[in-house]
Amino acid sequence: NTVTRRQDYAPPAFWIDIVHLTFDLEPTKTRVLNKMVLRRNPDVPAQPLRLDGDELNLARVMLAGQGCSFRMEGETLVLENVPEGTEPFELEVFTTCNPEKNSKLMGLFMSGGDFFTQCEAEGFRRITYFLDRPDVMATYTVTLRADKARYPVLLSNGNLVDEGDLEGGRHFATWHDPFKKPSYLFAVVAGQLVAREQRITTRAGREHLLQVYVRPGDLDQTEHAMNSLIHSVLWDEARFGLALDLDRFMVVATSDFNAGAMENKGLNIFNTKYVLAKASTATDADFDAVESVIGHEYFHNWTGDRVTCRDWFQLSLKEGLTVFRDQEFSQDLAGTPSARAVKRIQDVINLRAAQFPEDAGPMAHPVRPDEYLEISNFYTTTIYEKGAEVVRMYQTLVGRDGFRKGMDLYFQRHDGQAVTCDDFAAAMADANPDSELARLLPQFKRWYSQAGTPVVKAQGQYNAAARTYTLTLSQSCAATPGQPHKAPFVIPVRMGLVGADGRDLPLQLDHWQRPVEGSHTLVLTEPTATYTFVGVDSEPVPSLLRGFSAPVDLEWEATPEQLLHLLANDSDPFSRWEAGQRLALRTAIEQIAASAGATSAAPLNDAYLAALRTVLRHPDLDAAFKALVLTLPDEDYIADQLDVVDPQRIHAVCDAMALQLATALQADWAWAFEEHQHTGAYSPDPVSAGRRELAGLALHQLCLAATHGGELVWPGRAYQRFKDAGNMTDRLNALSALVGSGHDLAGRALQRYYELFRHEPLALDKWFSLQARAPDRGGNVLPQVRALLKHPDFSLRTPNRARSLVFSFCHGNPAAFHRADAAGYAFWADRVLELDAINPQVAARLARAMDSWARLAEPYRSAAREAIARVAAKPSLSNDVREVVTRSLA
Ligand code: B3K
Ligand code: ZN
Repeated sequence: NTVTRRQDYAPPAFWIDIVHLTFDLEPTKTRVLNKMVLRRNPDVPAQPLRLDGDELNLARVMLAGQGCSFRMEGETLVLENVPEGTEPFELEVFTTCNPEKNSKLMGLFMSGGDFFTQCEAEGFRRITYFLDRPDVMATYTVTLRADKARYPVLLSNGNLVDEGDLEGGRHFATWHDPFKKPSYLFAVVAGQLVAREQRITTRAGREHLLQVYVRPGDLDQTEHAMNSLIHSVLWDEARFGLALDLDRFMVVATSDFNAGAMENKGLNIFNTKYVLAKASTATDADFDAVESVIGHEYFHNWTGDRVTCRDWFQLSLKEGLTVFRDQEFSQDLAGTPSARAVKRIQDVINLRAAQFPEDAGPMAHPVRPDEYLEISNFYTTTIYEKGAEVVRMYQTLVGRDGFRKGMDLYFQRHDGQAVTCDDFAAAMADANPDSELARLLPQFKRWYSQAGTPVVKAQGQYNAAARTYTLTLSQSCAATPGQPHKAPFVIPVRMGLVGADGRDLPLQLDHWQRPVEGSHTLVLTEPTATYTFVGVDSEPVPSLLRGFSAPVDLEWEATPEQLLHLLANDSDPFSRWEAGQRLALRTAIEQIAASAGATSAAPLNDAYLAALRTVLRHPDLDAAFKALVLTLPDEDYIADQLDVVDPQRIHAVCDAMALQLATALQADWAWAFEEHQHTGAYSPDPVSAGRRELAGLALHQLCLAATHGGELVWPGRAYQRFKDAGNMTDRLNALSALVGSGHDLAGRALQRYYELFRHEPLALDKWFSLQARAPDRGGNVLPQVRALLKHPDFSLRTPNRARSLVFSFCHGNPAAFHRADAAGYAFWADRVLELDAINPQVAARLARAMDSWARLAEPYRSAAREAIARVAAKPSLSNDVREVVTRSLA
């Protein structure tokens, strides 16, 4: 119950070299025999052996084959009389645990009658007493014993070395993992599972067996996961020279899982959501998510497993790097420059939707945090997605080849070790000694130590007489909890100058010999810097932060004409998209600020609408990119730009903008729908997925227009498409078009959907989620969500189901959640408390729905505070939830 601080890190007093585990698997009482070989760490002053434990029943402790004295300090097992000197000694610990009662889903738990484990970060101590910290790396041999009929499949990390039958209908399997690993990468699976198998030979010429295990009946949904795994293996070898190091690599799916997946060595355990995919139940986005999470976990095999973290403050060392790798993987698989750009834009949208608010709220923390109460709370979008942006900046600064050199050096130095973010930074710099990165490394590393989203202010000045364009960039960063003042960051700003003809001008800074074509990366290190471009014949429009080259907020007072010029011409797809978003955002903010309560029916101006029409009808742009440009910024993103947030006011303005976009472009939307509605036999490739996306968006607009005086045929057509759809993407898009428009057919379609998919858990999650995210009409969503809590298919104990209903409402439907009568907040508080008694990790995630309460306008602000205080006042709160609400009220 105490805070852990980074500066208090000390190496372990003991090492554990060898672990032999024997499990007798029983749902209510599993017996675990743990035989360890330990030795004192000679570098640390002598002290007692203290082993971590959590909710274990201790039956016996034997030291070197003899009974020995021990005592408990809370959950910690303390042995005073272990041998002196540094000779290895044997310790045997015999414990039992109750997997069936394990609703926290940490340690050994049951799902659908099968056994699974989750050990990261501190779950192994719920299986046996151990030095449960990532810098203690051991070799594991694991024997599993269980009833053969009930648990025919017995899996653990590494290679199967023995198996056979036992008395009484039981059997056993013994696994040996040749690689040393920290306890958080340990895994066990036992149950009735079947596998899709594939043998592959890699470039290096080595043969491997790939397996994807699922419950019987789900095998037809594993082809995409297997293909994604094969692509991952080949990609990591081709791009980073990192080969699969095991004969057998297994992926197993479970429908009860706190996270998305887990990179246990050789035995990845996945949430079914990121394994199972078939056209009839998974959308294009689901297919993409499977590909990227399969990639992510596989890439951890090197960035995480072979080289792991010294302590949990270094979490981004593996997570930021591995997210970067999975993003690059998805881009490389997407293929075309346009598809790559679409993926990049989606990643930026996600970063801004989740990480920017985190960095601006009570849970703001650096990429390498300084302290935590509960480490599970720090599996955040800052550690993951901002961490990935930091890694991306290395690549931007040293180039792709330089980055590869840095990776090579990192593995050369640290393979088999538990290391720090500093070690990674040093490898990158040392491999590129002449780079700007090497010169700026100490300052660059502020990205690890300072929280908050930097703001970069840009101002441009054209001087016709001198034919120069002067760009001034200034940076600042707001205070975050515990960090009142920030030192300047190293900010790579990729940019270009767009000429009147829409083409990039050659760029020549005043001290350069000759110009470069296209884009250039300015590296801002000072609070303010001025750059003078020479030989500029006519006034250009600057295109700044191309490709989103740094995780910053760009403040630029562009004129509407400048933004329209970029939207029409920018050669960088990210900046082009961004220009359109800025135009919409500006309109929204003006409207919100305008006379309170009076929302214009036509907030969007003609020039913007005409520009959108041009993009929509453009002959050369891809459908997926068009869909991004034609999607207005969402309510949360707009809220993040404001100092005082009135969610209902934002909602009213967004509604008006959405309706205007739907009606003003009705003919264009109809054209777009007709043009893109057929995609042939289903394939989740980026081109056909883009077409479905745009057709879906068009149908959404047409149904919205129809319920507001537009053409009446569309809801009927949407219903027809919903019924006839050959894939889930088209079906769900049609359904959400109906739900979004509030048309009467929505109810019928929802009913039909339920009947079709009531036995498909992942598809049913979408049904709950869609209703929780439905547009609020007179406060109808909350009562509907309350009714769904009582639905026979609803359970708070299954994280996916809890997320689909409760999180969708609290995190994903601002207008329905922020009610003037505070009923949304009361609902939130009740669910947080209810969930906390079941699964604290999931409860703490839900608790974060209130992160931005302090910026709310009244009456929301006071009501929100009261709801948080009510949660905080509960005496038996978990560390997880307590940390979130305490920070929130601080
Ligand atoms: N490393 C795991 C995260 C486990 C979450 C623990 N609370 C998944 C991943 O990032 O790949
Ligand atoms: Zn990860």
